[in-house]
Parts: sequence; C-alpha cells; structure tokens
Amino acid sequence: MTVVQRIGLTLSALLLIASAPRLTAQSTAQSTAQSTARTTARTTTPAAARPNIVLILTDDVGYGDIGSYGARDIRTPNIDRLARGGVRLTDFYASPQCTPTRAALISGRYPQRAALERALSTTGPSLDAGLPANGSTLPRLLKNAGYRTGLVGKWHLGYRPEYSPNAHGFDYFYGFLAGYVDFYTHTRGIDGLPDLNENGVAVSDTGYMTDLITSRAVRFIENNATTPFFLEVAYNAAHWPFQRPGHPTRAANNGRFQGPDDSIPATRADYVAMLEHADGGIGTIMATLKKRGLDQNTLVIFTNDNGGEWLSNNAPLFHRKDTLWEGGIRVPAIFWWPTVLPAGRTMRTPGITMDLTATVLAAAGRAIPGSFEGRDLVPMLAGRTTLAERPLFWRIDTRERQQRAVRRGRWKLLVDGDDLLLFDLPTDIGERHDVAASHPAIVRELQALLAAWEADVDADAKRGAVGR
Ligand SMILES: [Ca+2]
Repeated sequence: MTVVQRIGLTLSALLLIASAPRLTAQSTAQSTAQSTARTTARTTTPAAARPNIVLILTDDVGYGDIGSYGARDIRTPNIDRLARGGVRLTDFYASPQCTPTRAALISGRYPQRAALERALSTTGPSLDAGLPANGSTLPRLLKNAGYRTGLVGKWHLGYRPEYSPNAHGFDYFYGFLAGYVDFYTHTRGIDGLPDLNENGVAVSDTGYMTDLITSRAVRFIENNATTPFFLEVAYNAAHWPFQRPGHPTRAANNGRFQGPDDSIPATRADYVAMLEHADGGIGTIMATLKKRGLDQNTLVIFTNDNGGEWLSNNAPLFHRKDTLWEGGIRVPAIFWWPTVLPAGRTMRTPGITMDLTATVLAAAGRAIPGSFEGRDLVPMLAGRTTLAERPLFWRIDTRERQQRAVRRGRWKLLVDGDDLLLFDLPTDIGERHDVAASHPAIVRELQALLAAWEADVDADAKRGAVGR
C-alpha cells in the first residue's frame, strides 16, 4: 500500500496536486543566486528606533500559490514585491488549522498549552472556549510599550468578550470572530448569525470582506501615522465560502464547506480571484505606508495561517490543511524592513509561528518574555547570525486519525494514525520516501522528544496556564 492510499486523498485533490507547477531545483538555485547578487548590493543599517509593524495573514492559501513560491497561474505582484525587497523563508511553519496558528501568534506559545489545538466552531463547547487574555499576549505587551495596536479581519480565538481582541490589548478591532464568514453578508458559518463588529459593537457594512479589511487597515495607518503602531491584517481570503470579488452572492447554507464533488461547484478560478484580490489589498496597504512616508521604517511580515485547501496548490509539498504533512503546515513567510533587512534573500532555516511573536516584540524594542517559545528572527534574517537548531512540534486530532510530528534539522518524524514515518526533507520535500527503517536511532530520538513535548504541553493545558 502506498503512502497516498494510506492517507486517503481524494482523486480530485490528487489531480490538483499532480497538475500543479513545481519549483525545480534549478529554478530555486537560480533564484538563490540572483538573491545573493541583490543582497550584496544592499547596505544594511542598524535597527531603526520603534518601527511600525504590519503583519499580514492570509487564510488557507497554498504554499505554491504565491508567485515568489512558484505560482504560475496566479498573480501576486504585491506579495512578490515584498519578497524582492525583503527576506523569504522556504521552511516556515504554522499549525494545520486557523485557530491554533492564531493562538500561537498571539500567545507566543504552542497552542496546545491553551488547549486550542483545533479550529473553534460556532457550535457546542467552542462557543465558551478561547485564548485567555492573561496580560502577556502580544497586543497587550505592545500596547504597554506605547504602540497603537490594531487588528482588522479574522480573530477566531474566542467569542466571549473576555477572549476578544480588545481584551487582549488591541486598541482597535474591526472584523469577525468566527473561522469564516460570507464575504458579502458577513454572517458566520453554521448558524448564519451576523459577525461583523468594531471594538465589540455589531456593525453592518456593505462590501466584499476583503475590501472592508483593506479599507480599515488603510484607515488605521492614516489615523496612527505619527505613532508607532502594530497592525495585524487578517484576511479571510482565500478560505471558503469560495465567493469571488465583484459577484455579490449569498453563500449557500451559511457558507458551508464546498468539496470537490459538491453540487455547488467551486473552481480554481474562484479561489485565484479571491487570492489575487487580497494581493491587491496588500498593494493598497503598502501604497498607504509609502504615501505617509512610513515605508522605510516599517517591518512588514506576510504569511498564511495553514496549508491550502483542495482548490489550492501546495506543490511541491504533499497533502493539505488539517494534516501534518508539509502541505498542511508549511507556509510562505516574507519579512520586509528596508532599513534593516537585505533585499531578495531566500533562507532555508526552519521557523514557526511563535517566532513571529518574538520577532515583532523584539522589533518594537521589548524584551521577549521567558515563557515565549519563539525566537527573534531579525538577526538571522539580516545575516548577522544563524539560528540554533531546535525541534519544532505539531499535533492534531481529526475525526479520521491522530497526527503528531516533530522536525529537527533535516529530519521530520510524522506519526499519522498507525503509521510512523521519517522523512529527510532537504532531499525529499514531497515526503515520498519513508526512511524510518534505515535510521532507527533518529526515530528513537525524535519519538522521545515528541513524547516529552506532549507531556509538557498537556500538563500546561491541564493547569490552564498559558503564558505564565
Ligand atoms: Ca486557515
């Protein structure tokens, strides 16, 4: 039985993956050589004082759906401009679903510690769950440091007021709390309730969700141009419902998931239009920074919250969202900060969501709390130092199976249901060749690390002790 058969991919998804363009070793080598040439032509300067920080997150976008990551049938000129002017990481990781990645970003810690391993639903126990606002999450620390803090777009870290963005220290919030909304009616999934709010007060606006997010992001920058600010722009593009811009519709059944064999067809073209529109929004945000003279002393980070869904192209990675295969957790990550970072550099050092938390705090001149689990990436991105090797961990229980994974250096151990697999990622990015049998010592070491990590985060979750 092949790996593909064991993990039960649908035929449609396989066809999408098989037909996807691939980053060849040659093109990667060429781009790295070109990057090096551009990098050496650029002079780096010491970190500017109190930069602005804009963190842009897209939703369910494929690793291979960004131009600078190999996309051929989709245009992302504004994201690509960030890559040309900054540093691009090839081996950056998130969690396999929306909520855990956002929990890691805001708390600076593994999401399992806050018992947020799965996406929060709009039914059942999820309605009362959330990320505790314990005084040491990212927006609060930045606010305490004198930053104006804003979040526009998706939250997905709790519905109750005590879990809200404002409770976490965001001065300004405009967006929605659920995992997904209708792009035109702004009603949330499953129960169809209105979900658009501004600082906790329900609002009713007309427009495509991506445009509303962009316009509020622009307004936040304009209103805070003379104060250091942190702005998180969390687009829900290109998460389902797959509603393209310029074609107002009401998504069927409150935007329920549309699969490959659905009676309501969703196409790759819909997904492409959604993502290209978000890229246009990023262009508008960057133009605003430039217009206000903020385009040099601003750290802009672009990333995505988890692997792409079935309309996405995750090539050359295997599988997709909800899984711990690379296609579920490896995401684009671009860092742009003209006065500090070189232009056009590509780096292969592994990174993970919590590194963004630490990087943002450090860029703002704040000490990184000892409880945080990420690293400030700027010294590495600027070429001043290398990042010490460390193991990175993931876990998710789905209805189908439990998955656990650890990556250390070149090796990735993946436990998928009853299968235990070892991959040598630099030579096997697509995870096609299980080499566990020929490296028993590595398997034992990684199994022990994984077991110790699980015991640690589970004990923390039991204590309800996030971010002590
Ligand atoms: Ca997502």
